[in-house]
Amino acid sequence: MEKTRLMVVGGFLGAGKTTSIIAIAKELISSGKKIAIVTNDQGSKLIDSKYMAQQGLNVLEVAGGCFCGNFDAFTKKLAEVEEQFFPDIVLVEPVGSCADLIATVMKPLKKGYAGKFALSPLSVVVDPKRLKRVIKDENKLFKNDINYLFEKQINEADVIALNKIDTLTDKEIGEYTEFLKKKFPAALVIAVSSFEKIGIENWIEKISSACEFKGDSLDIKYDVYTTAERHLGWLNTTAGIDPLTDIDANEFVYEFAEILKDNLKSKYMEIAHLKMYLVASNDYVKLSATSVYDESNFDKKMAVNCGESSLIINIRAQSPAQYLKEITENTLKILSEKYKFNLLEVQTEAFNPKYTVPLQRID
Ligand SMILES: Nc1nc2c(ncn2[C@@H]2O[C@H](COP(=O)(O)OP(=O)(O)OP(=O)(O)O)[C@@H](O)[C@H]2O)c(=O)[nH]1
Ligand SMILES: [Mg+2]
Repeated sequence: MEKTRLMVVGGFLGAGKTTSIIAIAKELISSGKKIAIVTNDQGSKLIDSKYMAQQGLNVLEVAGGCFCGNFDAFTKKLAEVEEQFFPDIVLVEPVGSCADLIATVMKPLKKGYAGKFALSPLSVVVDPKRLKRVIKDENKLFKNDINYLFEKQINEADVIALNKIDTLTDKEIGEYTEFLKKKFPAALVIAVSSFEKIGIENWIEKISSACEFKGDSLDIKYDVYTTAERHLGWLNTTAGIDPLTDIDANEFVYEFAEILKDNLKSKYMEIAHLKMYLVASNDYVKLSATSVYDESNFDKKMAVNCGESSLIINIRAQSPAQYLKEITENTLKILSEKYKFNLLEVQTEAFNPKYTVPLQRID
């Protein structure tokens, strides 16, 4: 029997993993492959899984902790995926604050499941703006341990996908590519735009080949890595929205994000990724912000004003989780008065992740 191919697409929060996986999945589906996706997060109520499912993709999630600390839940989910979807290829999105994937996920998979899965080279998606702020320039907005984590993630890549090249000039693409090649000489560097679907076929070619991941476990200081994870606050909020008259959902989520960004900026706290997803009866809007200093970005706008709908907010930022909860709930209240809607069943989980102990680590 042919082995199922696993393609792991990692990278920092907001780098474009989900957008890339969707682009890769759609391209593979158009060439006749059966695809499934496994997502992962520290919390539950995840926008990514819902967004991927909304696009007709087969997706299951491992919630409540990263793959390395929940390795058994991950392999169980892979078995479920096989049973439900019979995929040729499973695309895997690890948590964007995770590093050391070769030693704690890829090698344990190879050791225990070599007969079942073919492991593609490990891709790491890089956002050029983040790269500039974290490594290239000195205007560092995150604490040093988060910058360390960011660099370690790229360090273990077989394939570095410099993403969002639609936002760069040709000269800049050349400069970033050269910088990455020099800094991470063991990796293959490719330039893509997952949003505009540029370079996706080339990427697939590089990770579909018979070759496997290169297999060098990362040299990483776990105390620094886990401190970085703890410095990132995590918030997932869900709320039902019941407006008096239909509201402009695009304007509402944009204003929401602006208020959150302003609050964080005033405390010198940087966003890793803020996502907002509002679903009405027959349409939805999705918005992202990846820095308090940058414009929010609509992945999709809603075509008309909406009535009753449900909102999900996912924030990952360098902030105490309690502060994220406070500003999110205050903003919900302020905007419910401005846009005249009742709030139904507001639920929030907010935490700074605890020390994760990998179940297995293979050098
Ligand atoms: N301009 C541009 N934006 C992109 C591209 N790829 C992703 N984005 C945007 O970047 C933001 C983050 O993308 P995601 O795919 O959600 O990032 P992620 O890595 O999955 O984020 P987490 O799941 O939070 O770790 C979204 O607003 C995307 O639309 C791209 O190629 N070009
Ligand atoms: Mg994602």
